[in-house]
Amino acid sequence: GQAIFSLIQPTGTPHLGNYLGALRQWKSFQDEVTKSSRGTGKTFKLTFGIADLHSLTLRQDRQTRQDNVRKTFASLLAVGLDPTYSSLMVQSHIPQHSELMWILSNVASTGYLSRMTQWKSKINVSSDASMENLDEKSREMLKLSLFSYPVLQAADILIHNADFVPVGEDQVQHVEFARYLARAFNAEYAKDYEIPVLKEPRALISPAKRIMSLQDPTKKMSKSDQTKDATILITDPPEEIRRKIGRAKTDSIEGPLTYDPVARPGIANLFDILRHTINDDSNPEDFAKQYADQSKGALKQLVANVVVDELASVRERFESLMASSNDEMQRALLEGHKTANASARSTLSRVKEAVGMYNL
Ligand code: AQP
Repeated sequence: GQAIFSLIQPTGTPHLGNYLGALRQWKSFQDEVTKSSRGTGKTFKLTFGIADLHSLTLRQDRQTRQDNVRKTFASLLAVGLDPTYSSLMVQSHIPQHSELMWILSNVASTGYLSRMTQWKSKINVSSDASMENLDEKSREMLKLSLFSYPVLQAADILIHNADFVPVGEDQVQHVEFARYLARAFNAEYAKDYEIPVLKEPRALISPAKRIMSLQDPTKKMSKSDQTKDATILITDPPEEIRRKIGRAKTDSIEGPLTYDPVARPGIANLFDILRHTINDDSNPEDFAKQYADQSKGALKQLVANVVVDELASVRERFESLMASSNDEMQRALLEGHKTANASARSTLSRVKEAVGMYNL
């Protein structure tokens, strides 16, 4: 079967964007696999986990960091990922990820990296900024790890021979970069190989590709966003979800509700959340037409209802995991680690052989 791989950063409790854009999609691949064990669905090799090395690019104190890893792992189990079908892993537990990153650094061009957008948004410079025109302060803020973030991400993906990487829109650029590194590596070190050493992965963009902040609907919803009420956590209690959606920024346009992400980003985001939560794949404009005559307040209530329903069981399971001893999480982690570790070791040894690192 084909390999599907994706990670999430333990930078906080996952939010509705992570859930609709990533976690729920991961679970739906697992559903295919469980169906296939009963003779219907498709079979995939699934690996999901926690990018704790990547999350070092966000400054956090030790206790917060530790809590966040535990919360994120609990979230994976809470959305229904099951170690019987999905290998669940922690990036730093498999040192081959970092080793491959170093090797890939030898084909990763800094020109390409400097054109990528994530580091720019994290240090708050405009998306057309380049390394040359950064001021002194920005250069100081731009740590090497943030700049080379996509190289480690490529190593994650390539070391597990992923065919598909389910991600939100913000990460598509990084999967493209991983394709480029695989190609560059194969061309540089494995021209004479019949089968390429590194497989070129593809991004699978979730239908809910970009859920926006409730307070600034021109920005994506983000774990590290400190703005109050901007983010719905997958563990928020119902009254908290209702309050945040009730306070979501919309606009002062009167008359029928319309789907217009440019002129009415807040309303469009509410429609998107509604449509994706109920898994309606109709065209967004048509979808919104059914609700044209509703008031903004009524739309918010509707959105709150479906989100509360969707997250109820996730939250329940999360709380029970967090309240109980670590045994279940440890077991899940151990099981996934074994499989993921074996696949990482085998790729890295082929890589080292291709580079010429084995023989004296
Ligand atoms: N707003 C979003 N809408 C849809 N998908 C999203 N994802 C993130 N935000 C949205 C997807 O969630 C997965 C895990 O993301 P991540 O933790 O690896 O990093 P991120 O994309 O940087 O997410 P955050 O929440 O914004 O975290 P911080 O604040 O720590 O940077 C990815 O597949 C991502 O596409």
